[in-house]
Amino acid sequence: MAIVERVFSGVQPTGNLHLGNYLGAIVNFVKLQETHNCIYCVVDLHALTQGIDVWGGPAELTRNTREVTAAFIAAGIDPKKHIVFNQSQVTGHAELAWLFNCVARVGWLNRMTQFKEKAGKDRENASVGLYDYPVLMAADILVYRATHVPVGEDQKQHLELSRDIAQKFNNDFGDSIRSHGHNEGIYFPLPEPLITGPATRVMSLRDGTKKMSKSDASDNSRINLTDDADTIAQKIRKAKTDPEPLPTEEKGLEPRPEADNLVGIYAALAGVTKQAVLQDFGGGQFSSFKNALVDVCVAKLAPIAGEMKRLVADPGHVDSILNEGANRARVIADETMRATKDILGLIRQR
Ligand code: AQP
Repeated sequence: MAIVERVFSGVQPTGNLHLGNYLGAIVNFVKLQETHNCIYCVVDLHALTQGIDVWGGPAELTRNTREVTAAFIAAGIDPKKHIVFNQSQVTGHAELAWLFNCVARVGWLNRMTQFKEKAGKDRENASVGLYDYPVLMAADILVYRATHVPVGEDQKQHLELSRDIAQKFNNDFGDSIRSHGHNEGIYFPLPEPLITGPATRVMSLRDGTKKMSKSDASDNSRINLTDDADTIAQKIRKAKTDPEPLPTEEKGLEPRPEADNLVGIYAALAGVTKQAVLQDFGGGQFSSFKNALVDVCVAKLAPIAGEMKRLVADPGHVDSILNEGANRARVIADETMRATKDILGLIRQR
């Protein structure tokens, strides 16, 4: 039984979807539709792992789930050709996460830097879910036996953990896997991270050494996909820079994180290289470059924001897309759960 090439990725409905999520993940989601069977998920169970102050409570969660779905579709994901749904509608994610909890080792989770960053100093008070987040992520991917996972650079370590879990499962249960018709002794593929594209790590507009992030207290640190043209212009004009003119060569950006970030954003949005941007703007002041950056940002994001607004105004339509996607996702997930239970010797109804 061959493993099908399949893409899976998710975005948390924790509000403030930003340019980093768009360039680091969603742009690649759109591209991969041409070459792969894709499953794109609004990972609402992951959103619950942080405090209610982060995910905002029940009404916000519902609103944000619809907004991420709207962003997927507005950016160009086709929910008819591919699968778009929210995670909590397919119980296989949580069920497989439990089985993987018994495969993953505490030592592996203790090394996860995102948990350390998000739990901060008050680790005792972090939810068990936040600690277990990477195991649920492994289940998200592997319940579809997905082979490729487009993500931003910050998710690299979690993807490595997913591979470790898949590998240990295959090793521990190899004989049973073979006896269930997978002659090579492999049931779960080792999913490949696809950390590609022009902007795998978009940085904060206020600090070029920090990742652009939904949870940054300063709204000026990020460009939200729902920002209007005036807000985008204001945020870019206020973005931190240094007093030097832009360099003419890309290597001149190395010691200048803020300049590097803005040039990278321009290059990614315009679909050109950083060197090409510097050919046009190198030697000049930031002010004229920032004006051009506002133009390219607004040109790219305004149609997406407009379409998102139109879609979220019709929640019934968005929910029907999620329900239909969940029905299709469930068929694949249920098959994986049946096979996984058989491999583990768990008796199930037949
Ligand atoms: N700054 C970024 N640059 C490039 N890619 C990014 N991603 C996130 N931030 C950047 C990618 O977006 C996808 C969805 O992210 P997520 O919703 O799972 O949550 P996240 O990574 O936790 O996003 P944030 O903004 O960083 O949230 P907080 O503030 O809660 O930490 C992923 O593929 C991610 O790599």
